[in-house]
Amino acid sequence: MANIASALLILVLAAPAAFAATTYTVGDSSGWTNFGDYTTWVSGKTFAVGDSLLFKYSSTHSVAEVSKDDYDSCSTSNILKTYTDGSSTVPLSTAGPMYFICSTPGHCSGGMKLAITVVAASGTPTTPTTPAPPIMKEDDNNWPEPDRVGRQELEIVMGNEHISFTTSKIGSLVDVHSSQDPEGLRIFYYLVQVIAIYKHGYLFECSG
Ligand SMILES: [Cu+2]
Repeated sequence: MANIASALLILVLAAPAAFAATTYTVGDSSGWTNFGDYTTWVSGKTFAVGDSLLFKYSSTHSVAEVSKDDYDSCSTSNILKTYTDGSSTVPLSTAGPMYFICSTPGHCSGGMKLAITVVAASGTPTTPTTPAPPIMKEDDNNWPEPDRVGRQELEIVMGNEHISFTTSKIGSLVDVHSSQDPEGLRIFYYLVQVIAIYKHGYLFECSG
């Protein structure tokens, strides 16, 4: 008698929570200059943890992160962090106020200063930007039908998506290559191989 082995594997993939991070170009197309009005530029914007500021400026300028007191008085005696490369990305990693001035004499007092308040990330996940795993794009229409040799079935639940594949028992990659959909079946094959390695912890298998 043929040895009929059937395997049912259930895999639950956690949908990755992704947050939309924004990079704000300070001063927009004008950049970081003597002529900017950064109070106006800030108004109406919400800066959240995970966002970044991008300062673009010529070599006559710099970006200095300072305390509120030094921002108010345009003092460069206690600079927290300096950027001078002309195109500086400042990650907003903690909630709270942040203050930036240009350290070139006269520029801060002329208005080249920026104060922002960083708020905690909202925690509301947006549409995931991570593409679905390749297996989610497959279908089993061109796969060998389950037959008397055996049956393999894979169910995947990912968020609201629920798909399942069935095919006949795949003995080896030779069977995969000779099928009508070797590309899709190869993904299935390797995924099942990987799952099989971990199945004792996460999955059940029934044979009969
Ligand atoms: Cu300057």
